[in-house]
Amino acid sequence: MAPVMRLSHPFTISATIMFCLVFIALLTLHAYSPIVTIPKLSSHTEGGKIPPGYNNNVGHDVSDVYDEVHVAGAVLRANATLLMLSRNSDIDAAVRTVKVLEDRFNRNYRYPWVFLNDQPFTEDFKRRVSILTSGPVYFEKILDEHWYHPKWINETLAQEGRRKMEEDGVIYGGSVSYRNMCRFNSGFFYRQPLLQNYKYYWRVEPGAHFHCDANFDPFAFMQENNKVYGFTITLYEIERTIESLWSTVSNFITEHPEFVSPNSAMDFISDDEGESYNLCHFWSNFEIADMDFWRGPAYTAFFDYLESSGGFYYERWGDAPVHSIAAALFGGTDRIHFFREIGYEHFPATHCPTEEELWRLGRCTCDPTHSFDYEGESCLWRWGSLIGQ
Ligand SMILES: Nc1nc2c(ncn2[C@@H]2O[C@H](COP(=O)(O)OP(=O)(O)O)[C@@H](O)[C@H]2O)c(=O)[nH]1
Ligand SMILES: [Mg+2]
Repeated sequence: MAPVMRLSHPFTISATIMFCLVFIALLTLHAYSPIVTIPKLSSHTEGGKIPPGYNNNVGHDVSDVYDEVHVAGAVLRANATLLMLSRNSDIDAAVRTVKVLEDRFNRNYRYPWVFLNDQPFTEDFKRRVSILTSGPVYFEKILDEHWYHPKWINETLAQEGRRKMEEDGVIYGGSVSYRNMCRFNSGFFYRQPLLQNYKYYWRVEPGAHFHCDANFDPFAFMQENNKVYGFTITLYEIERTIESLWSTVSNFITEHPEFVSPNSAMDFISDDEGESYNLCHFWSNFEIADMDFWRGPAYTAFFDYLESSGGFYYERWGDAPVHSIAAALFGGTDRIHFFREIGYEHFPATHCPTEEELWRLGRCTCDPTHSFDYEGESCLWRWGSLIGQ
């Protein structure tokens, strides 16, 4: 039968009317939702079955009504995604982390997950992750030009830097892939095609552990309070990895004072009003942040400036100090948030809520008397004095 003929069948007509009603209802729902786009949900697991396919470098359109029906029941309040950069070999750690974050938070919200990798994800990786996620899940291979060093990097100089750092026993000192990863996390993850749909992300690393129930939506918190950066752990950077970072930052802000917030958190990262860097940074293996901040004019100019100095390869600049300095200077104190109620562990540090009430309500598995917050390596006391706590 020709497709046009089917429309005259009474059953098909009522199905079409139903379809239109659902469509109109969904459009109305969208009008009250802060979400601009809801990504395709074709990888969502239904009825306990393994999904027929995964989204692989696809999935931007919002026109698929069938998919949106599945999102309708979820409580998506912010335009946000969970984000994991992972190697295929990280799979065992990745699934454990995904499972715990789903159980502790996301099964009540069904935010999407985006997985990024410099290599194509294996079918095994996609299959093992996809049975655990409560919302849509997407896998994407990173563009090569976003991962590998730019052509103009002087390899002789870079190699010499790596050799010396290794000789000095600096962790990851001799690693090129670690440098690729740090540069990618500093300036490229938010430019990946799949992430263009989203404003907020929660960075999650394979192997990280979440100790408490999140009885709230941190993305909605970020949105409602106009925050750009959220953290759980703050500590000191290894100076040897960032020897010329601060002088580069200083030159940038001298050239671009217009980007520095009047409410800057300079006193958190410097003990002498910007003369030198005190090495404090937010530990970026946990981040809940606003990608529009990274995409904005201040950070774009800042990253380009840092990139042009070659420090990601000649030294070993981490994305943690780079993000932290930018959030502190261009975002400012009011726009940074300490998520004290999120119990978080990334070896070797654990942030555990120390307030009895938070710890109890979160049903936390960590020991509140052993939180990293008050250890000698923590910078949290500086943050506390800055915000008057
Ligand atoms: N795809 C990919 N991910 C990487 C690579 N190197 C590190 N990562 C990821 O980058 C993040 C940080 O790496 P990790 O080894 O945990 O560094 P550490 O936390 O600083 O010790 C993790 O999410 C890793 O899975 C790489 O070469 N390829
Ligand atoms: Mg890690």
